[in-house]
Amino acid sequence: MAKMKMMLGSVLVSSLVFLGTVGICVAQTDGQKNSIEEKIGLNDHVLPHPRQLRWQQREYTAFVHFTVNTFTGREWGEGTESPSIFNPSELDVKQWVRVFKEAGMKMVILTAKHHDGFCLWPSRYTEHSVKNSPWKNGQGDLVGELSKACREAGLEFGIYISPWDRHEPSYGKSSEYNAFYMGQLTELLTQYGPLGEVWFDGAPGQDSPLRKKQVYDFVMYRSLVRRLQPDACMFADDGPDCRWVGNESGYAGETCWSMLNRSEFGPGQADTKKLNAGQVDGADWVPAECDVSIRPGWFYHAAEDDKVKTLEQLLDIYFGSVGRNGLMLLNVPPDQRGLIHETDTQRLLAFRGLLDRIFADDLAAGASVKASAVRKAMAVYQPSHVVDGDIETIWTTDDGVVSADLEITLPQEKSFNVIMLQEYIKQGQRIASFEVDAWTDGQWKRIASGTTIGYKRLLRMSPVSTQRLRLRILDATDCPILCRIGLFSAPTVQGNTILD
Ligand code: FUL
Repeated sequence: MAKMKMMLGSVLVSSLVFLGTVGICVAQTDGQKNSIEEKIGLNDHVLPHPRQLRWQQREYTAFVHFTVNTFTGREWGEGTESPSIFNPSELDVKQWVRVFKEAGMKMVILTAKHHDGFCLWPSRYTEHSVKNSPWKNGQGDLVGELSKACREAGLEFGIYISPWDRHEPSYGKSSEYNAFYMGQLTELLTQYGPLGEVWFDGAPGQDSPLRKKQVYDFVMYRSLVRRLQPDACMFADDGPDCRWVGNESGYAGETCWSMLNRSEFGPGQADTKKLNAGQVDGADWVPAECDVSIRPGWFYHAAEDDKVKTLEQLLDIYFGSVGRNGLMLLNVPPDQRGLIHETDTQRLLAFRGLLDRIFADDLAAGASVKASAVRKAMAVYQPSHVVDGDIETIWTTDDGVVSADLEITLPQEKSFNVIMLQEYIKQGQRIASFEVDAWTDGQWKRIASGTTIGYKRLLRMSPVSTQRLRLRILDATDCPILCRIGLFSAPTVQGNTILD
């Protein structure tokens, strides 16, 4: 491998036309135009697919649980509910989308079919759907309405289609049911435009008697999704595009690698600890998706109107998901009217305001940056790139240099309590250990430390006032590649109150 790297290095040096900044350095080796940074360690690392990069950059997605359960008060329907109970009186998907968009969510994933088997679109494969409900006299198609509203608002749209179907009589007769499921999946993949995500639930677990010995043909389901919706990310416990984070409370591990050995996992077969942390030596790129509900349940229950998560809780989840290299998938269930409840709406908008306030002003902007090591001879790897606000410009070291310091001097002393770090994940995830020091009272004092960084790492601490700080990268799987260091000041939040 070392030999291969050296060869790659000399090819690059002899054949690159350097035009000044990252992105306009072109390789002339094989007729392909690749920027220099696309070549760093290309052969050594597990890398994300472009669809996974797009997924990660969304950061914050809405989950919508809505079905007969909304009207029965249950969390898992039995499949025996009458379609006649599905009768939202004021359903308005445009209201949902307005709220989600204003809240800063980038995609909406709808439970087209939950475990009860009731379909929110008029599937030709079953009578258990909106077509036999009083809603719009059986003429409605909620998947159609919501996908259209999302498209019109510039949001992406995704679907959840539970493999576990408690209504369908063929469930438990493996191949018969798989054919039925493929039929429904095909409808969803072909009738509603481009999908950003397809969500495969793992319930009930592999060993649960509720599975009725049904063997799911995930290989077949997944190849259908790839063929019909190549840009959609597929979620399941084991990915393939994004993985379950191992809990339903919205938190990735303090250590969170985007790599996983997928062969050790399967849908409904979860080693939750490993899913939470990922695997440094994982052979597959499968970043963590952190699902959580804004209420205790996934479905709306009036009795939980006073249990909507507080601003403080939502912010903590944000730091524990987006801030730990994950994606925050926040469920906001519509009520029996078919509207996002006033309390949830107000909370989501206040949360947006809070995030905007925290991240509006990057106190590291305009700082000067020195590094203990910089990749040879290339202006494109300058340390200052980490504070230029552009995540497409990078700093890195030579191959094999796995520890280095970056020292940041701010134009003047600033006070902050949040540090943002971002690796350039187009080249994989590399950093395994780091510390941050601030220069206070004439000496370096450690203010934060961690293991992984990944796409984004957010660290909170008590307020620090300083003009100089230092990131010490202590260990990485290869040369670290950073694209951003940011410093922010967050107010104290208690419950729903912003204190300062
Ligand atoms: C679980 C399901 O059983 C819950 O009802 C919910 O849909 C959650 C997101 O996934 O596996």
